[in-house]
Amino acid sequence: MATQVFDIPKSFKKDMKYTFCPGCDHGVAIRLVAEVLDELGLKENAITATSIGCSVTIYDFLDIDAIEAPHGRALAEATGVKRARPDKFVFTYQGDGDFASIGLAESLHAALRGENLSAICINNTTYGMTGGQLGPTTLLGQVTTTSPTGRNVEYYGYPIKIAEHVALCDGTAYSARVSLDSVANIRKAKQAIKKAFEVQMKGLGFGFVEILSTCPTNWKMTPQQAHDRVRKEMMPVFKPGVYKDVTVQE
Ligand SMILES: Cc1ncc(C[n+]2csc(CCOP(=O)(O)OP(=O)(O)O)c2C)c(N)n1
Ligand code: SF4
Repeated sequence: MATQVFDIPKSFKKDMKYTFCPGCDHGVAIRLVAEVLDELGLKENAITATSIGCSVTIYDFLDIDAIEAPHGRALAEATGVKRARPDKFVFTYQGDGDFASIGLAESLHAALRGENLSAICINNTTYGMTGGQLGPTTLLGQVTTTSPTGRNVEYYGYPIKIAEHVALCDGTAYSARVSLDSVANIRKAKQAIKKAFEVQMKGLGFGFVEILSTCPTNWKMTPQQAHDRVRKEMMPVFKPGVYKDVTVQE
């Protein structure tokens, strides 16, 4: 039987070890980032800015420079790095709690200022690293450790649709939402990441990709059940698509 051999992206560390839970989409997302860095020739010039959450471990995978901020502040630190070194390619990699709850001001103001940065937000509808609390994207009815009877509007309000909010910011050049629930959608996700990186390379402003992702551990699901949930429960609410692209509106 023929053995399938997969190329390892050059942007991965040689001694990289997989540290995410089984079935977690962070691994797929970081693999796509590594492939895009390779294909755009960015590895030697890239700096990733992170804050806190399972996303922070991207610096254990990628063989590029990295800087870490307090929870939610990745786009504030990325702004400083990019303004000091506009020759560098700078991107953030953040969770939904990080990007859209504690860091919402930093995130939207970076977009409103039109910072020439790229940002990736992993939306898994929960605070993953800290054990599955209700987050800004937790779906209505979703049970979490801090919403034991399910999220209801009266007490918790509505989940935020991040890609749509980012698209409304005048400084945003590109905003898209993608999913990793199928091979076809993983391919689309890679195209979106590439597009968000390319708008920075062209100096067009803020590029953003929201990636719908699994957290099987905190959802208490198998990897297969978790991907079914992304498809059946998340995608109807958080609709994949391109919400802004100045390169086609020009
Ligand atoms: C200022 C501050 N508040 C709270 C925390 C605790 N904390 C660490 S990770 C985390 C949740 C991260 O969730 P999310 O950003 O959605 O990322 P995920 O782990 O799901 O990828 C929280 C609340 C912290 N480290 N710092
Ligand atoms: S806790 Fe959730 S988001 Fe974090 S590594 Fe595990 S499955 Fe992924």
